[in-house]
Amino acid sequence: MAGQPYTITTAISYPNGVPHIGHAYEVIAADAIARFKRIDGFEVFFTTGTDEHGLKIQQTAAKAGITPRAFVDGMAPRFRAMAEALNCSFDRFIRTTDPDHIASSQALWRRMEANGDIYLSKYAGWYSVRDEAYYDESELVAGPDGGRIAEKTGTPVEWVEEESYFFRLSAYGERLLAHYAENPGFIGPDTRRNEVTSFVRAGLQDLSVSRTTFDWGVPVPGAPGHVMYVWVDALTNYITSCGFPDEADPRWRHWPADLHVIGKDIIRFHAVYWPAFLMSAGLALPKTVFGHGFLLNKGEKMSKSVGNVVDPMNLVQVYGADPLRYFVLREVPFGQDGNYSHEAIVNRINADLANDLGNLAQRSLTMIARNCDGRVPEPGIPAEADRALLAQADALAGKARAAMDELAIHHALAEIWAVVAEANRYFAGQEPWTLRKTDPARMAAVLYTTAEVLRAVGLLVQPFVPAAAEKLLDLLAVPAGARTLDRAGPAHRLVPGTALPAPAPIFPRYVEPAAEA
Ligand code: ME8
Repeated sequence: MAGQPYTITTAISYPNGVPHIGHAYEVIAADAIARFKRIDGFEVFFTTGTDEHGLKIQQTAAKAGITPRAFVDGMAPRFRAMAEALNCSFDRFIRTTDPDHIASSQALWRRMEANGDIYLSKYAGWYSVRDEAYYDESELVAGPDGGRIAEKTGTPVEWVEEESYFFRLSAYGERLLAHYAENPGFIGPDTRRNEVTSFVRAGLQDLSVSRTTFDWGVPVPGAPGHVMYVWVDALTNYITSCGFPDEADPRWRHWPADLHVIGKDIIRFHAVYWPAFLMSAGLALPKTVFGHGFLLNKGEKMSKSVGNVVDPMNLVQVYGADPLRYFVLREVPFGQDGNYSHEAIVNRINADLANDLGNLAQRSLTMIARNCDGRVPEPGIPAEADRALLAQADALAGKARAAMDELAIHHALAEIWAVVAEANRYFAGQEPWTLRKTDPARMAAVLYTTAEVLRAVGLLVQPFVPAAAEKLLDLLAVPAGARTLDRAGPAHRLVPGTALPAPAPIFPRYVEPAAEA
């Protein structure tokens, strides 16, 4: 039976440069949530993709001496390949140049127009090509070369005047504020909700939603010469994937999205413009928009000029997808900024993955292979220490679910690793290697308990380190159909006597290439 639908999206990336670690971080986080929901019984629909229109892309393509189409056709597969290399389980990779997306954007436009929210006027204002955004006078400061720059992003702005269609955003302020008040979970984390609420309270201006100065965009229906402002087309990607405008499409049950995972810099577009467009079109609003923090290289924002733009494909090659996923999810409190460095990544990999979990699995499973005929041992009558540890393992699914419901991914991982630490203390304290000679039945009980805790941990880590979790659950002979969260706990314990495959390491240590030689 299909579970309750759960729809989750990442932002769609601008493919005007190659993917960077910020893109990797976002898709990893969204994937962890998607996978968690899947093993928790939801029918998940998870989308990611590329945002391919707009002046910036057109200019970058021109510089490269190719058409925008050829340019994005070359770049989009690199974003897809990155998500795949990170083992992200997206259901659709949407490109805004996909034919169904053009149709969907035009249909949304028509609905907003039919509702009286689109009108033709003239736009004059300070525009930043880099940000694809207009700025108010109050948002500008003097730039280094005498021109003006946007204070927030430091990008140059130019005075632009053009005929433009406008969206009546000013009419939606009260409705948006009412929505935020009635749905406290609509914007997260709290800092972002406060920021958006004060922005809307200050009063909204109508939004210029078409451009005539370039042509690389979705044509405005019935208005030759106008293409849509890239954000109108970009935000629409979320409903295109759900089959819009065909509300009879089976995918339409995936709308509204439960969660848009985006970076903090684009919260305004998702929590102000997007819900206003949807209200205008008479469509349901997403349930939550969550603005995660930025990943910084040793505290510095990545930029090509600083030379610290890290290629995520390279990171996957050096550390592996699971360790990289684990690092960013564990190290960075979800919703806050975080740092990464080679040292920090290696510390995490070697301490948490190789030592704490990897060694425990390797040592206990090797003992089972050698001393218990390679079969799940007999638990006997559990001692107090066994019961105490199992109780902690049994409580894990509930604790992790509670953390994930709050999008506290780092807390979910902390809970899991607290049980791993407890299991290590237990294993060391029980000394099954000594019991082997003095009390084989007790040794069997200790190994059983350890294996059962590893089963709980294996189930729980699937969303975060999917390939390693699969290996661990294989080593415990947990059948493919028994890897959902409802299987954690006493009702589905390992069955004594079950034959186990030969043990194999799940998390190799990271060894510096120089030290290896
Ligand atoms: O904003 N750390 O695309 P984009 C973490 N096309 N996240 C980061 C980051 C960093 N250092 N740098 C960027 C766009 N991001 C639009 C989105 S959605 C309808 C349109 C995040 O390629 C950023 O916040 O600039 C955004 O969520 C995503 O990466 C794509 O950024």
